[in-house]
Amino acid sequence: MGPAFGEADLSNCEREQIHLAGSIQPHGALLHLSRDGNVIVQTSANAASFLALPDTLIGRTLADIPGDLAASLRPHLNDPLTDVARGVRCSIGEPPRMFDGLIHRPSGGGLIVELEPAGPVVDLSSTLDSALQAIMAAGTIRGLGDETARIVKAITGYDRVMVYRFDEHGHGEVMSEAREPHLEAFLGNHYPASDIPQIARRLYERNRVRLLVDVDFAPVPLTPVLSPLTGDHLDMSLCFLRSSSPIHVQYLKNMGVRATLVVSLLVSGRLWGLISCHHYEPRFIHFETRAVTELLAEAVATRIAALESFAHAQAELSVRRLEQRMIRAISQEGDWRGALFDGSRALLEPVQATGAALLFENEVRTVGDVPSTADLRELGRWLDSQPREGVLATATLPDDAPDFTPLTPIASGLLAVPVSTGPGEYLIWLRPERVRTVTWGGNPFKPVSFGDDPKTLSPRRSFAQWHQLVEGTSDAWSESDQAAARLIGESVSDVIMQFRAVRMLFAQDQLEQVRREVQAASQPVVIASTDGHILKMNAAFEALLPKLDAPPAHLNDLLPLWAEQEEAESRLRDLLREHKSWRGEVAMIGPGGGTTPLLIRADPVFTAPNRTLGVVLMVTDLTERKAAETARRRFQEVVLQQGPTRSGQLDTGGDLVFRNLLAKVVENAQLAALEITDRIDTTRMPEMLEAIRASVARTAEVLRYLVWHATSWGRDRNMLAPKDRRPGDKPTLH
Ligand code: BLA
Repeated sequence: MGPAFGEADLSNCEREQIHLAGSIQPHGALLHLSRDGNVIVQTSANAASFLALPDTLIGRTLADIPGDLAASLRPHLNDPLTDVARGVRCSIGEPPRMFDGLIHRPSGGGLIVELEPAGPVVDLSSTLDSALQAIMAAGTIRGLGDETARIVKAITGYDRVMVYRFDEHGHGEVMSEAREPHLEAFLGNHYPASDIPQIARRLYERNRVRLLVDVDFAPVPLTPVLSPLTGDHLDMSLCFLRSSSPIHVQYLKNMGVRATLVVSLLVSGRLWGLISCHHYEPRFIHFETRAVTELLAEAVATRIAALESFAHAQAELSVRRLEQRMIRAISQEGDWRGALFDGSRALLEPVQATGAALLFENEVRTVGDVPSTADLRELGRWLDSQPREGVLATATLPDDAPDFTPLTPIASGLLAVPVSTGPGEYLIWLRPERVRTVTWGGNPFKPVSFGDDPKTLSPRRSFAQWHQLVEGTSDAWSESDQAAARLIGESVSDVIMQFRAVRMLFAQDQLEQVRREVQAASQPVVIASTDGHILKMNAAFEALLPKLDAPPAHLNDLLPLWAEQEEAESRLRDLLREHKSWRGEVAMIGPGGGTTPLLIRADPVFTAPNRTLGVVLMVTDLTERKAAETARRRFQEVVLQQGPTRSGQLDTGGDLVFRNLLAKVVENAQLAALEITDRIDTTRMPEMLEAIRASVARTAEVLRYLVWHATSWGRDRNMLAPKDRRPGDKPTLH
């Protein structure tokens, strides 16, 4: 709870309980009635004298009051009257005098009747009519403000009428002003948020019109002080006569103002601004005129909402167009980004930005005036560190994040929306620095000053214009800029979702196709996740395995099938934990129970240096290769045997000829064998080598015979005849 009314000093006035004022201004009287609305339980101390009645009213019933007060209230006693007060005209006293009776129910119960001198009945319908027309015709908020100041001044007659507009920080600016010609202008002046405490702002959302008749008033206390209905201070939130806070009264005195009328402008349930009227003499205006002002303020607020939502609707329209273009681009170009960055200002205009960037999937695209890609990425990281609340808008980026001070000229203002839930994915809009002078109505950094008594502080005394050069800031992002940004952000994340869904379908289709290909491939392969869980084992691999109770789910499940298990285990561990490739041979128990020699090739798959997708393990069945190797070895042995081994038997010139020729034949055969082992797949190699070997053997045989035949001319025909074989014999294989 804040300090009691009137007991606040400037250190705690933000929380002063202004609705528990406990006193009223003396231009009226207050009666607090019991819950049944009949007995007077509490009054302002001036009640009897103000109503010209003989003695105290406490404990009296309404019927005891001469006049028609009871009768005029009766029809309203069943109304709720908790949010809006009602005015009734009544006559009181002897001789009767006319009063405006303003009735409402306070939070603690009972009924409050505030009595003010009744004004003349005025026909305001024609004034109202033209005022409403002017309000509805206004095409801009500024134009509307000017009209409003003019109309309210005409109706209420105050010396100065201002339309005072709050910014997002609660600071105010005099947006429009109508004043007596001799007064100095306040138009364009700014006033700090601290001039109007939060508690007061909340109260003004409920109580829309406040009248302060004379800053030099003597507050009239309530008697008894506490409400007999609650035993507590009377809740005067909706009282018209409530005393104004002494701090505020002092503020007005310092400003030279004698009387005020202040009307709330509530747009979409928020205190958007005030119509603030000053008078330099005491001034009272009747309830009816105040009600008219309240009604006009309502119309003005509605018109403000309309003008703001028109801007909003315009922005929305252009966002929808942008969205359509992105969706069309997905179907036509397979991507949506081109539509956002097609060189036009489609992305900039709805938010009135000078530059924009999209950070998405590690890519940066930009339009307009933007800093370097590296800086933009840095901004993305900074945004990641900020609380996620949809739109982030700042007009003072260098202030919020001093690291970005070098970007001040192009990026003093930043507006950002996330486009996905992932980190670093944003749409960012930028605005340049705009150095400007803000004129304050008094130094905003000194909202208080020492009073005559040095122990007491007072609201500031000087309201002389105070100029502030504001640097490192951009134009503020308006509500509708932010709304447009939010819309574009939503639209882009929808489009991204759609794009990703389409990509998922494509990927799914591709995955299916790839899965089929891998399944059908002749190379045995196992694909596993980074932690070794088997994602896919193809048919060729399965064919190498013995019958198992359950298909292996993890690479470790293969270990029991491998000889040299320890070695295999450590290689597997290195593969999964250290991302080390594995090349080597293992012997694996095969389908028939025997072992199959396998060459293993296992590699981690990286997308980024420290991000692995999984591992791919391929094996080559070495059975055939081993067979081929045996065949080649045998071939070498056999073919070479054809040569010198037999030389002992050929000691003539014919032997030399034979050996030379045989060497050629063997060389040729070896070349052929080399070609074969290089090119032909291992399955057919043994067979082909065998054929060559057979052919060499045959050639050697024939050759031997021919040579023998030629050189044995005239010799003993039998001498050189092959010992064991005769020409024409079918060569036997070793
Ligand atoms: C209230 N201060 C107000 C109100 C205004 C201002 C408009 C509302 C008054 C009402 O609705 O009746 C300020 N008035 C201005 C400004 C202009 C103007 C800026 O005409 C510009 C032309 N005030 C201070 C400080 C404190 C303070 C430092 O300057 C203490 C924190 C307090 N202001 C304060 C309080 C109220 C107030 C307590 C509530 C008054 C009330 O309703 O009782």
